[in-house]
Amino acid sequence: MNLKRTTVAIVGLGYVGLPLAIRCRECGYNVVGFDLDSQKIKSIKKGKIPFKEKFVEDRKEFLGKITATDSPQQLKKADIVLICVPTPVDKQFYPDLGPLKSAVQTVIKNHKPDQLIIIESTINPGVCEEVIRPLFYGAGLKNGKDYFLAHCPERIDPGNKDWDVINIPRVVGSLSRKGLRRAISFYSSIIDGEIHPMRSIREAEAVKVVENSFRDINIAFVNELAKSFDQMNIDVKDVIEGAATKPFAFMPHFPGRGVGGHCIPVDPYYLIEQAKKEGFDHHLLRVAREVNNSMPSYTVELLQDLLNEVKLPMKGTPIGVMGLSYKANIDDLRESPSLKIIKELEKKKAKIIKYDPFISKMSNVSSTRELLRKSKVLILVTNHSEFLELDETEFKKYGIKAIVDGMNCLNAGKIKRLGIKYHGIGRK
Ligand code: SAJ
Repeated sequence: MNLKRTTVAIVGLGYVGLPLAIRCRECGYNVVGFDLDSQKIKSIKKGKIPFKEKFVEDRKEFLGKITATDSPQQLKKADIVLICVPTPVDKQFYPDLGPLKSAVQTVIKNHKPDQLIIIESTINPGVCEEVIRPLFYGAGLKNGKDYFLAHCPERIDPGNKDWDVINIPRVVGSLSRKGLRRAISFYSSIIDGEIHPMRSIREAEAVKVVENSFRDINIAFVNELAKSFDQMNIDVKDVIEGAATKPFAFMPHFPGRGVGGHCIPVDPYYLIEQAKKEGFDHHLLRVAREVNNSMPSYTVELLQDLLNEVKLPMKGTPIGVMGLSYKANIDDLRESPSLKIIKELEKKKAKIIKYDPFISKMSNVSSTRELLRKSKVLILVTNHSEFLELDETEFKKYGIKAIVDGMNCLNAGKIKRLGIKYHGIGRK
């Protein structure tokens, strides 16, 4: 394939699509980056990255070399189209394929014959055959003749310094052998990691929801352990670190204030709902989701216990919420446990002081020290490096009475020796 004469269009320039667009451009493809969000397009055109993303920051020079656009007609130029739009779940936790279906409709309306269409969005088994192919068919387009459909589930891990779009191995499935061949040759031209062909597109769809359900179940396991060990006065972090010395057949996960992000708390519902349609109940997946969804409230209960110990009422006491994003050192609020924790604190009429060094627009103070100064009690929600670099004596200096360590990342012993009440998740 002559990359210089091949145009790749990326539909959806988020955490998945933008690094992919930059990588394709870096490898020599002509790249059209399409997004509905004209603000995002404007900032990319000005060479400004619309969100924190190290991979793109390191390759800023390519931002000006992609055709960033919100006009769908540009898709007509593409030989390869990658669809990287969100596939959220709705309030009933049912998969919402709305954004994906409208992206596919846009691609269909601006179709060029012989296009390779690759879905990177997370979808449950059956969506390509039962939802996407019928959309093309309805427009008179036949797979394997007018277009070639493939699925390569995204695996971006925001903030991960070791694994990025270049070296993360990928799995690929297609509805046709030619589609599979073309998809493998495309990904081999931009990725150093292994490109693993799947037996069919259904298996490719199942891989992503399985790998993330695996993670959700393992987090639920240690979250439930944390609750039980809180009763038994066992330090769960110490136990997990001990178990992790076993060099095989154990994979450490750690309890916390809840599971956020756009993948882990969402993907299991794809499997749950699809299997339900086929008459199977994923009991274990459902219970794991219930356990993880209960952690924000559990964290607030721990705070209530500490307030009782220091004889402070929840109502009116300034509570410092340290961190808002769903994981350390990124600016992503999606499904963040902080949102549920803050909602519960508001219901209990607490005075909420909130600070996230990566999300200033949601913060109501402008620094960690200002948060410490204005708070009486703290909940650490996100283990940002900035918080971990604090010397515990600062908590004493600012008169902090109690700390709930929602990520078990602070020095419990030192804090308690300073006379500050401490409770982690599964560790006291
Ligand atoms: N979490 C825990 N305990 C753990 C691990 C995570 O409570 O032991 C929480 C985190 O605080 C966060 C949520 O779960 O709120 C998700 O954490 P994550 O590390 O899984 O972060 P994500 O959502 O960015 O997950 C991505 C996923 N990548 C994709 O789905 C493409 C996931 O598959 C990866 O395993 C994960 O990155 C990673 O870190 O490898």
